[in-house]
Amino acid sequence: LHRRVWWKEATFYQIYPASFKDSNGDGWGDIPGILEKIPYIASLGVDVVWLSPMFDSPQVDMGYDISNYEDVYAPYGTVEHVENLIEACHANDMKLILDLVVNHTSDQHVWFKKSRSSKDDPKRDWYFWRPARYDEHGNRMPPTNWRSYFAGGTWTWDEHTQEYYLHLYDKSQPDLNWENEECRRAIYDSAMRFWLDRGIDGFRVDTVNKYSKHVDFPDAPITDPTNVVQPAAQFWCNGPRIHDFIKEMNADVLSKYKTYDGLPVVTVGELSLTPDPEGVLHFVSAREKELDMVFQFDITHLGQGPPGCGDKYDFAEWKLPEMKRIVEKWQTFVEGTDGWTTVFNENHDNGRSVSRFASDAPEWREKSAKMLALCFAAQTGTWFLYQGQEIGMINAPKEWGVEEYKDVESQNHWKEAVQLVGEGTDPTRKERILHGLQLMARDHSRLPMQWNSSENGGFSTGKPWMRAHDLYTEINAEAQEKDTGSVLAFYKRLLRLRQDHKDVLVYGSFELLDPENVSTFVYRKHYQEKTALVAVNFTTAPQPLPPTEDMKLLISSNSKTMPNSLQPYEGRICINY
Ligand code: TEU
Repeated sequence: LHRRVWWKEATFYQIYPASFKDSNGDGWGDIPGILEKIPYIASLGVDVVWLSPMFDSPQVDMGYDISNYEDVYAPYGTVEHVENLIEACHANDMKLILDLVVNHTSDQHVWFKKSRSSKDDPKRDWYFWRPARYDEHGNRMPPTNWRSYFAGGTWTWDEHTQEYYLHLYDKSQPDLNWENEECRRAIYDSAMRFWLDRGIDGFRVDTVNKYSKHVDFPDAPITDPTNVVQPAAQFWCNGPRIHDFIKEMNADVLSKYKTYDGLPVVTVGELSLTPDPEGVLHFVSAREKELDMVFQFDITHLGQGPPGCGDKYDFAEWKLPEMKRIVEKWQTFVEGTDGWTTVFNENHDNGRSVSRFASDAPEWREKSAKMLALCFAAQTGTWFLYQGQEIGMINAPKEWGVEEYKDVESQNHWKEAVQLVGEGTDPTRKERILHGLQLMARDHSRLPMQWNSSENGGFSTGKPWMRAHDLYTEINAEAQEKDTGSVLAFYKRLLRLRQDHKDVLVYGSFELLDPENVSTFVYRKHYQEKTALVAVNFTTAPQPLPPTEDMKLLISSNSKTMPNSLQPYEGRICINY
């Protein structure tokens, strides 16, 4: 049986500062806006707020390109505002964790400015600089053929010092060299202790398994003949020293701090390209003293090209059994271990779950949102919700043009598509990538939060940095707070249910039933003599209900239930106690 710990039973609520609430009408969300909404957040019944980067940044990658870990992006507010937010969360019996983005900095960070100033600068080695290679015609070439997550290559030439620097992401996000101990110490002080000393309760750790690169920098095999750059995540995910680095971060920094109520601070790592359960367990086993838990992205990868910066936006059809097998894998891998798992289907990097995994058509949108909420709420692990998920927000309308997609990843993949069509190497790429963006662009999770039916959904009195959804008059928190049958009301019921039945819902063991059924997702949860049956209909037609003898209905996403069949997009939990 799993050891009981606070962060296993807690529900986390992720806030994307740019899109949550604008308090001063400049079109950008801000920290004072979040403070205004503390009563709303507390009313959900969540236990921890995860705030996405609010640090000083040129905002090329929406704050995941940090130019000063110890200051706040001015349009968001000040360090003092964040201190007020820490206090307000604690006063409402909620913890606050920040985003730890230390695989790279912005190219505007003073560390990088010094590093690029001269080959002899003491900080030169705090980033990865390598000389050019030259082809048989004497043309300059980057040190490797690696493909960036944001399309294009992972090296950019620096004219001033005549070398390339490495960036797995955008060229404005140079990778920090974790092999350099002085650099690691500076990261621990500036990005971690500065905020832990101000009372935060832990971190969500960005790109947590990418800090140890194969520093011999080999070329990646040619797996994409249409492109000059190749998927190469195997050369930076789970590299030779990754566990040493994370163990050091934990031992030297995290283990020295407690939450405001005296508990161990929490870490949740953003892990990618780690398909083997043993590999994941190495990061989350308590005895390893590395991380408490990690996000596994197989669910959010459904429909995307092969993970590891393959062809993410070239949509590939998937069927429900694929999702069920993924859930089964990451529900069961921790059983009998001292590890832990997470449960989520939305974040700031993904399209909205209602649009991606069910139906956002007007007649099915609310049912889908409740059905998905129930399907994931009953799973073992720590539940993470993303702002707007609790009111059933959906993807931007397909009618929007690609210029509405502000995300650097969307823009870079689109530009690459235009270029490849132009070169004649891939004539249908533009419509495929547009279709992929309409379904899976990170932008869909970054539309302004919809608070009420006033202009821009009550997010801002100014022009929002990102267009508000056209349906904010129909989908908004205010309307749903008054409606006991709303998606919001249902999420609040599920959050309470998880606490009332935490043994079987949070800690129980998972058993998948009828795995090949393409219409329903049915599983059991067991905890000693207790059993819960979870039956979910992912279609617009009634589906037979599995036998529920000697079980009673705990909750359904439908107000009325049929004894022997699941209604369209209905989710139901029955228990035997
Ligand atoms: O995301 C990491 C990221 O997007 C990919 O490395 C991801 O792991 C891969 O596509 C497999 O799913 C984090 C942040 O969440 C994201 O917003 C940032 O853009 C990125 O890192 C760079 O900091």
